[in-house]
Amino acid sequence: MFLGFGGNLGDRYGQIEKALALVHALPETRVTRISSLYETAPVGYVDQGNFLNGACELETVLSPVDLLKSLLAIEDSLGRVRTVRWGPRTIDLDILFYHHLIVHQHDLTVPHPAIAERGFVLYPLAEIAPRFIHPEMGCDIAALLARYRENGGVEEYPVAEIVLRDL
Ligand code: A4P
Ligand code: MG
Repeated sequence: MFLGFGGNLGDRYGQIEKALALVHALPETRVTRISSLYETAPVGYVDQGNFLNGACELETVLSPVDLLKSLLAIEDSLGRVRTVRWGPRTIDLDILFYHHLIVHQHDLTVPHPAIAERGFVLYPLAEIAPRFIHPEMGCDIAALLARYRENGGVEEYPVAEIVLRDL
């Protein structure tokens, strides 16, 4: 499983660190790899500060829906307040892939939509999962990133590494 995460309010690094520690502490769940963190310009609603974004690999026995509920609870516990869609947030935790499962429910879409159009997802994901095949698009993350770059997508740069104790 792979998660995407990011935030653009408050102590961005500290909140990511806390969020990943809380994910790692979920029942029968382990964070197994974490990408570098990328400083990224806001996409969608642009009148907001830069994000710090990354991705991680996860092993869990939680079902997709239970994982989503747990992630929303972690977002809430870190003080996330939902105002505008795509707006500023302390922390956003998204399920990018759950193995190669495809889910289309009203409250959960996996793979996360628009992975292929977002540099802030593709760059970190390509670091930790270049050969992972997108089950709906039928090509791997490295190929999606190459296509994104050929199409003139924004280039993203790593600015920090995250090291969690006990991982
Ligand atoms: N939901 C459905 N599928 C999923 C999934 N795979 N993972 C539902 C997580 N949640 C999923 O999310 C609203 C609802 O999406 C959840 O309650 C869940 O049931 P939200 O986090 O409250 O709302 P949002 O994040 O504002 O909206 P959305 O559509 O999830 O936006 P995105 O795609 O997360 O984009 N620019 C930069 N540079 N970096 C960013 O990280 N993020 C966004 C938000 C916009 N621009 C950005 C960034
Ligand atoms: Mg979200």
